[in-house]
Amino acid sequence: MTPRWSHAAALTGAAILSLGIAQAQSPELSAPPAIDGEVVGDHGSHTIRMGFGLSEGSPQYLSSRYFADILEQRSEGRLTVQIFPNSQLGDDVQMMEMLQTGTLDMTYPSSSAATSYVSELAVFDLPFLLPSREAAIEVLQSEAAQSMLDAFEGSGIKALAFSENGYRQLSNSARPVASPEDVAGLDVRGLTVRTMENPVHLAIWEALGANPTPMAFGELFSAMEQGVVDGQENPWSTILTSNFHEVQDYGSETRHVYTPFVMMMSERTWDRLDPEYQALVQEAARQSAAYEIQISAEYDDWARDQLEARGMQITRLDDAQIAAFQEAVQPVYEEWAPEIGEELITEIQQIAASVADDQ
Ligand code: TK8
Repeated sequence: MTPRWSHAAALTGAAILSLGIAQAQSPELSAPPAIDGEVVGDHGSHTIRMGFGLSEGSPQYLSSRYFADILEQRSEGRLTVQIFPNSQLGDDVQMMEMLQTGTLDMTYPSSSAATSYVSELAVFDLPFLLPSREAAIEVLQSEAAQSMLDAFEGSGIKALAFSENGYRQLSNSARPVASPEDVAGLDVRGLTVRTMENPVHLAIWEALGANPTPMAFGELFSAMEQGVVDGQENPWSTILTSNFHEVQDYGSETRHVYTPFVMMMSERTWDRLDPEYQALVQEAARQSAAYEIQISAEYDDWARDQLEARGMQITRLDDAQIAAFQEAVQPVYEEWAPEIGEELITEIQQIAASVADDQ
């Protein structure tokens, strides 16, 4: 039996210890829901190896622990999940390839890394598409999103559930950024910004006048430390739990893209599981994804405030300042909307708008 899940234990990792000072280690995170549902039959034992990019303090890790606990409890210990965080088995792209060849059982990439499998996923890379977390969650729960998961069929990857990576924010080591001009630099050079290996993200940072440099997430910390890139963009929780504030003095609350995570399993592993185990894996994936979304939301503003408390200078942007960024990235829509599909974009925008109307 796994010991009772504890985020306090998970968070005593490198993130905190490397600072050598006592700080609040996590926000008041909701505990995972009690594990209920029947114990499934005995269909043999399996160890499921799961790798991803973020660290032990992240909502992704904490919710994956919950996933592991559900499987373990409801199979009476026959299904166990070994988690390999911190890109130790590879980056998002490599781990998806490992799923295809069957050398890894599960991974949990950003949707942006998976657009070569399901091109519709690129809709999530469009800047300023999802105005609120509520709208984003509604989209993740929509039929349109489910068909993107289904579209992995035949790729060697079984996509199980969407969860939240979150709203991306810019950080850098050169200067405070409150406008696209600050990114591009007027008298100074444009910021070198690491992007995910995704063409829409490349286009966003080109439109803003940066020098975008696509790079695997696992190489990012040392690239920033060595000054290979000035900055990067990720949710506050990632910036905090990956210790980026140690090498990034400035943060800007740009919220320019909302990135989902996709929990996925190798089709080879999936096919080896008894249908009753498959149903359990699918259900546990949905439950842990819902929990991830919940604690990711709880983490977000708290992480920003923690970063500030640890010395990062954070620039909050008002509506007019956000509008300036929005305007600067319009060319991205012109270039990419036909590629991604106008109809899909409109469908997603309508789902998002229906939430805005409710409020
Ligand atoms: C973690 C990545 C990451 C993503 C990125 O494996 O690459 O910047 O946002 O968090 O999926």
